[in-house]
Amino acid sequence: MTDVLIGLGSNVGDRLLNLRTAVAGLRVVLRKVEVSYVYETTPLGVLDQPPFLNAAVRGVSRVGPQRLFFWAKSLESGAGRRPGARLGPRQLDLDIIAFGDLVAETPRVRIPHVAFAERGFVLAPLADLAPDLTLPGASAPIRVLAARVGRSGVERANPPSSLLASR
Ligand code: PH2
Ligand code: MG
Ligand code: MG
Repeated sequence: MTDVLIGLGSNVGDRLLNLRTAVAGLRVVLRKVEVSYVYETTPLGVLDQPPFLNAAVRGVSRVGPQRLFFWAKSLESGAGRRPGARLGPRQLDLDIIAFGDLVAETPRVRIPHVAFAERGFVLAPLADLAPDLTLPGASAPIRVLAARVGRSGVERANPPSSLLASR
């Protein structure tokens, strides 16, 4: 039973539906799910692609990091995502930002997420959920990193309730 933070992103198809479906799917492996606001964000990396919706989920994982990773991958492909350009458009991206105090590095994944501290579209939703948390290896709590990076290209678009199925 480990506290986890997961970043969600979508910029292809019905973006909000993709995120909402992902939250429902994450409930299979997470307890005590909490969701952030939904943000509309300017693409980073590959600029010539549609704007993203980004959000974050906090929960207590019932499974280990590896199973959580593969569950997230299966939700991505369930949303229609196929292998494509790195940083390119995707129906759904689920990134494990943190898995408790775990620090891990494999060829496919690093935990905490490799770039979370530089990305406003990750930090803004994380700051809704865990502003005072300092992730392993980070120089400051999430709220401080979020203030450093700023909110340019990151706009609140929908309330947390928009990510919950029963509306
Ligand atoms: N994800 C990427 C690349 N660029 N830009 C925004 N705004 N939001 C994302 O989630 C995002 C991105 C690769 O995962
Ligand atoms: Mg990503
Ligand atoms: Mg990813």
